[in-house]
Amino acid sequence: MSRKSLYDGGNGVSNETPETRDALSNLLREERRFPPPPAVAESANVTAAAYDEADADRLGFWKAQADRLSWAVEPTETLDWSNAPFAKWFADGKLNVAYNCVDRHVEAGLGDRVAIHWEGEPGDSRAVTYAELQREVSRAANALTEMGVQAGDRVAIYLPMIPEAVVSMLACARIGAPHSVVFGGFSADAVASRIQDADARVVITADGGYRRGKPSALKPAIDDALASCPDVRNVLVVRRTGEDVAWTEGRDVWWHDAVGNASDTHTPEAFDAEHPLFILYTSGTTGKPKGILHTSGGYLTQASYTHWAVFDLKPETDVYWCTADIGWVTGHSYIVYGPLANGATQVMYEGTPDTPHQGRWWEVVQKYGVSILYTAPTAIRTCMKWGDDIPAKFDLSSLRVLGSVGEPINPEAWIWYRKNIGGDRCPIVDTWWQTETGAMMISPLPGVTATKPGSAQRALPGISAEVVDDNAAPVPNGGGGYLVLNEPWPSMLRTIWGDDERFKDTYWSRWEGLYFAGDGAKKDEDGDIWLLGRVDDVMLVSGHNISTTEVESALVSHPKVAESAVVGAADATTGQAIVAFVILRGSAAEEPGIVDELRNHVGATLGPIAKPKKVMIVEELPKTRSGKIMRRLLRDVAENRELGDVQTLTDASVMSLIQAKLPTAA
Ligand code: 6R9
Repeated sequence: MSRKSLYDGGNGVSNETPETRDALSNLLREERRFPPPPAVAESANVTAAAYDEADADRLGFWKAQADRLSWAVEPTETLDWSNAPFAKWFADGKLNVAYNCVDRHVEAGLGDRVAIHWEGEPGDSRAVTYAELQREVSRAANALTEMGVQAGDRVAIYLPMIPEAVVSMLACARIGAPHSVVFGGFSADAVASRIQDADARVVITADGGYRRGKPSALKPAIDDALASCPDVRNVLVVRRTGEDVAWTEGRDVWWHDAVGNASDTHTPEAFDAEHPLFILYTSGTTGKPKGILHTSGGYLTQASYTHWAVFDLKPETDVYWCTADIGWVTGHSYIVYGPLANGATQVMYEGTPDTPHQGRWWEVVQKYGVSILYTAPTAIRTCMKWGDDIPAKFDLSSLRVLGSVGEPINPEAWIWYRKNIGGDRCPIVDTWWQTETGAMMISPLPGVTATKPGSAQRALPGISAEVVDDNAAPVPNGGGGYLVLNEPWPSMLRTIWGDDERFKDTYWSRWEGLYFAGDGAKKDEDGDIWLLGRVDDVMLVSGHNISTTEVESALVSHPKVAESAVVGAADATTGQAIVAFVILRGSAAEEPGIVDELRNHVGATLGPIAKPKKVMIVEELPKTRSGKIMRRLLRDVAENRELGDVQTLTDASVMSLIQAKLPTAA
């Protein structure tokens, strides 16, 4: 097998030598430690013993976790890995995923428990109990069946953050029709290519949803997309905003007619554990989007276990809130499947965090008494930018566990989150995982782990991860390299939809038997894992591999900085030069000398090699809809090139604002 260096592909730099390319420079030192609060530790769902138990018998451990679910036919077999990397988990078991997320709680007498406290952006709200959810999901399942959707048929979902999004996903699961949720903000082209790739015949959408204080239409994008998707028979349309929509007779059907008039009882059928549950497209950095396929029994087992273990969920008393969109895998696993399988009560919010004011999220926490909050570093850094005084106006004392996902969290943002949101008392769980992994893989446990700001720390019980060098050898403590997963796990992707070869090539071909996640990582002296960003983003400066994450974290540790993005731009003398884009905190004005101050701060924190050559002060950074910084576009700016694909950007105007700031791009 080729031992192609990790860094050949991404950045086009060729001045590396075997001596310099192996490990990521390990620059950042973070010594702060936060032991679990005694009250959390004493009553924690999971103790340290879980690691030993799972180490002693990994498959036995997962078999025991599968018992969290109700099986129509109990599985006798845990893992079939004979055709690796194509895994089968619990293959001879049968279950219905929607039954597990809804009906069984009603049967257990919990029908009156609120499943979803939904908060619309304009201030309207709805509480949906498990009994109501059961009726709604049953109606929707009957309506889809009436439209001719059968087990195995794909259904595309393009909805705002309204309860019907959850109902639609569960209705699909109930009838065994894999769903493909597409982010409500994606363009008609992006929707069309996803509908075509999955060959979906039915689409569920809405007239629109509310964003930033006004209706934002959705159906026009579907109408456009369907011009190139002739096989779509029906479009089911939820009325949310009441705005006028174009209507195609015979194809378009109102939700309130089709679902509203359907029977509210439906008998769920049990499907094989390996029956496809959903396809979710990840853009990847290049090439056509990959349809990540997840199946039923193993996925639900791990989503349910991790949601319960990592958030220490007490379903009777906790109010859980995940701020993700359902179009992101985080919304699938930690709004829909994990929390509902666990019978949790959760908050679901439709809109943006600054509508009608920048304290909206904290107002929601106060209103519903949220006790577990799961959000992304990008949101935390945005709140840092807005200022400490905003969350300070609200009563956040109900919170007890905080989570982070989506990007490495900079230590200073972690500390800000702990202090300003968590009242210096809530443990923070920094959860590393991917669309492909289906559920959390590396994370602290709130009642067990002494946390370190910026580190996801340790593979969860039953999960095995390693940091390796170019030759797949584990790096010693203190070293850096590539994060890999070296044992199969229940919620792993089963393939890329329609393309088994691409599945093998993309994830399993670099080293025999190892799943390569695409992220760089380091191990500290205790063996804890620190994520260092996508390896495509790693910079090569005078022969040193430097992680964007570490330089960004050094910048964010300066009191005037809220957020930053760092890229390597081609440079005649050093191969690449570090260029930093920086957003200042609300109170910090752009004053003369700030650029030198920041450059020197990084030099003093990480060492002279990491000192950015250029620092640009900007208002916003280009991000995907799940909040990840798109460094590729900033690299285009820094190298004065035409911008690449901006399809997955939240707000394309951000790029022109940044370019306008750049003297060389004028
Ligand atoms: C869940 C999700 C996956 C990529 C992943 C990594 C980054 C996610 C992270 C993290 C550092 C964390 N990532 N969580 N990096 N620390 N806690 O985000 O899925 O959208 O597929 O992205 O996100 O780079 O490889 P997805």
